[in-house]
Amino acid sequence: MKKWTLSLLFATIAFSQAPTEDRVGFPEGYQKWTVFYTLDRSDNKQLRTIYGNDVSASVKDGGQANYPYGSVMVLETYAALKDAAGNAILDSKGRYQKDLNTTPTVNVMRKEKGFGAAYGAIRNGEWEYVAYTPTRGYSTLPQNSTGCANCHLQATQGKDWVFRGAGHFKNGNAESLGAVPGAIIKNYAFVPGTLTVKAGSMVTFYNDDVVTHNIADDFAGGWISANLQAGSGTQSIPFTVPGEFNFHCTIHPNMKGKIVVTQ
Ligand code: HEC
Ligand SMILES: [Cu+2]
Repeated sequence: MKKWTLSLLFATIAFSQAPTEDRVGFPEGYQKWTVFYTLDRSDNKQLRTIYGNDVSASVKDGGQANYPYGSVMVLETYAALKDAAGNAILDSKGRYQKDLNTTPTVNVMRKEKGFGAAYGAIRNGEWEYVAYTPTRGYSTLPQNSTGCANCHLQATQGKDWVFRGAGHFKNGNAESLGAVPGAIIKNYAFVPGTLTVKAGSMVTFYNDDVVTHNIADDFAGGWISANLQAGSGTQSIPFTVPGEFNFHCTIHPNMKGKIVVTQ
């Protein structure tokens, strides 16, 4: 009995490994940094703005496998401005606008020599993660940042654990992501694996991977999309009725995803 308790305790410790000290620091004046891109997240009605300091902005296409020490990136998440019915009020370009009456979250990742060791098995190179409130409080303490490192593993070492590099390298400015992707395909995976949307939503898949993929209904004899080209292919699918859509890629059958359509 004692042994069982002990091993459970070890498992808990191993899972919650994270830095205990804030070495990231609130990104003073980040609003004046380079905007890499903005992203309308239709799944949670958020407007995400990704900023980089001068060090991270010095990285050019092809150099993303190794950001220099001193690189800091911010993912600011704002709730989108909505009307009384809860629908997003779009700007003249059809994009979300920040609801300035809400409090954004300031998610930060910083790379310095020797950073990240505290994450143990889920270490993302030399990055550490912390999330702040705009008034310099904590949204996610360093010791609670395990989830950040765990999810960013999906961005892979080849991209130095930075998602969507193409957003700033290939397109070069904040407007250019253009489409409003609800789901992305990268590194042989659908991200997020399960996406929940309301009936009546249009989901746009964006292939941010380096190889071609497609989207096929798991239902035998079901619908299959055209091939989505690496780095640029998109596919929009309207979801009109509540239910579940399970899909895979026929080129890589282990690539699986699910869309849950709610009332
Ligand atoms: C569920 C997965 C997930 C979790 C958890 C997560 N992120 Fe991210 N993060 C992403 C994705 C995906 C992007 C790219 C933008 C997008 O698609 O929303 C991103 C982008 C970022 C960026 C911009 C640089 C880049 O990689 O593109 C920063 C900075 C960031 N996240 C910090 C954090 C911090 C800090 C935490 C924890 C408080 C965190 N993230 C937790 C998935 C995650
Ligand atoms: Cu595939």
